[in-house]
Amino acid sequence: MSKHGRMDRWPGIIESYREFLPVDEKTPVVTLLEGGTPLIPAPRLAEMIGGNIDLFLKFEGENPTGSFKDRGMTLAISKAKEEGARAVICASTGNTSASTAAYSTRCGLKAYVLIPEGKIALGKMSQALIHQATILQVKGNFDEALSLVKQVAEKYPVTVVNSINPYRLEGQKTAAFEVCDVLGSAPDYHFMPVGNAGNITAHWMGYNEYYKCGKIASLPKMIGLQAAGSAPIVHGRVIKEPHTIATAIRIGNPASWKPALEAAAESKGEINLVTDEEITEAYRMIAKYEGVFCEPASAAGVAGVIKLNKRGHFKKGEVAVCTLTGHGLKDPDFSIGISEKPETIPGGLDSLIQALGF
Ligand code: AN7
Repeated sequence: MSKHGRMDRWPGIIESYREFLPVDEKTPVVTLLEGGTPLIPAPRLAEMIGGNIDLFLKFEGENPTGSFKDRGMTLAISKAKEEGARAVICASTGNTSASTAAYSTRCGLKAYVLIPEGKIALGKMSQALIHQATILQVKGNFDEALSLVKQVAEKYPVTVVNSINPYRLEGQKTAAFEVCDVLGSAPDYHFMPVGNAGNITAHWMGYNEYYKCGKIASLPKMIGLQAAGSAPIVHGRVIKEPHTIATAIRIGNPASWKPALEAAAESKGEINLVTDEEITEAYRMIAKYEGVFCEPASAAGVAGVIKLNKRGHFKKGEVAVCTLTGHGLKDPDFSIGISEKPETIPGGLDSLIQALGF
């Protein structure tokens, strides 16, 4: 309890995990109190999947801008500010642009975001707009936009805040710390979607740091899931025209390709793929059985659990954590598009009673 008699508030990831992060007293901490997200038990979902596993959902949709990107952004923006940057730039499938826009406007940095034209979800666009980022729609995909961003930053005074910025991964590794802090140990498996492959790389860093300093006695198997139409790591080649309904992970040439493969190999996990149909099915099940609403890409991890369970992969009682990377409200067009339209009633009590079937 604080001196005001209220519960102490969560101070954001930099203050919570300062000793594990590259910050000192000179770093101006730019925070929206990100992190501290819930690890939600999902027993009904586990039962419906037919698995004997102990399943948990790490719901990153509860971050300030609705995705895990805020963990990396608080650090990337704080360090940009410390180093005297005036402007930041990113390419984005949507969530990075929302987070960049929010954190940079909070500390008076100019933000430029490049997005693939027509391919980002409505909620993400609304966030970048309201936070006054300069948005440029590129006629091309995310990979082309990221390539442009890198070229501009080589010549002009602007800091890249995509996950090629090492501070992004440093911040994102704190999600692995939180999982261990809550469970009291590492899980047996950690499932998550893979796009640019930064998050799985960051989690593996986090687990290893906790292991090395003795906070956990084992390491999880890291299982990354790409969408079938955007699965360069699984196929071992760049996908020139990636496609998937999970627009967040519509990426054909991931920046952290190699470290993601290493994370999977070192942990005895894997990078696998799931189809759009499998992602959609998992997305519906998470919402229906657990009351948790994530965005389509976020359901890829659970789709991976379903796929591996069908192969008989799990032993009874094993603990699996799935990161749900972003909030369902990011992409309302998708949830409405796959749902039945509500019935309209003429009004009046009789029509209501009839519609309710009483
Ligand atoms: C909801 O916002 O790349 O494998 O530009 O928004 O670390 O790239 C988003 C990625 C998973 C994949 N789930 O994470 C961007 C962007 C959601 C995401 C990923 C993203 P990485």
